[in-house]
Amino acid sequence: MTNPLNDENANPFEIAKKAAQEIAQKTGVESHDIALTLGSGWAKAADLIGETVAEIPGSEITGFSKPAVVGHVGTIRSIKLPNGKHALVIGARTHYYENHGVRAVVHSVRTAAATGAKTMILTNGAGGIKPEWAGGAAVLISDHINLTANSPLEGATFIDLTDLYSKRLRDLAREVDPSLDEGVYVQFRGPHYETPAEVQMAKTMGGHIVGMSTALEAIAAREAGMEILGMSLITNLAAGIQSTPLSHAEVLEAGRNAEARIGKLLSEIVAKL
Ligand code: 8IG
Repeated sequence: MTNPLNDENANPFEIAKKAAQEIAQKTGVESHDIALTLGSGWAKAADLIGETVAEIPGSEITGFSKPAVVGHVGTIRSIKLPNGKHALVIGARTHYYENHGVRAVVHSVRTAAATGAKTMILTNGAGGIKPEWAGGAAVLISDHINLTANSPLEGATFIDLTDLYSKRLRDLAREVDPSLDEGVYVQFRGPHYETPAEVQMAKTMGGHIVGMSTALEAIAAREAGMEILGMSLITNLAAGIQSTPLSHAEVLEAGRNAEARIGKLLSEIVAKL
């Protein structure tokens, strides 16, 4: 099936609206309040935040493509929280490195906004530049540096990115866990990890976390008017910060070891929204 997002003349917001209508129809939930994108290590949170009302393969919704990576989940779930709110959980993230274009990368965020979500929680697995984050720390994203040289915004769309990662939501997360540290997320294109020299560059620029997602999605979420909470699970220290080579197996293992802990953390944060 060809993805309608590939048609340059199509309107990506109309496609997101269609996707949102399909989600409403397939879940029976007319609108959602909160959306979460769960990255590496975070999938468990979906089971902890509430009761799953419906689960749909991403491939059944307009504009979504199949996940490219082992360890990533390709479903969209509607979850009812204990407080009665509805959360849309997106396991079907499209990464920039998949080369489906930036519209595909942010389609889930635009769809979430079209379902009515006012809060966007973006999570990821990432590399840490601060050595004290070794061993699977969960950290709040305070800001980002977008090194993709791309933007999800089209045309002369000027969007303010001050307080992109809401201070209010970071403070709320720290009510759940006062020890949560925060840092600046640097989105690289990937899929290769950085060289140690690139990690030093990111550090010099003011970065603390290196990854391959989230920044482009956050920009689209802001364009859509959502309030954003960003969180990274530090599954590895960045290249050259840790002395051993990086491996996807290490990343998956760190995720497994952390999933119960960060799932509980995220569910407690969501309960406060
Ligand atoms: I998990 O060290 C994970 N994702 N760019 N660098 C980048 N992405 C990552 C890393 C990392 N770890």
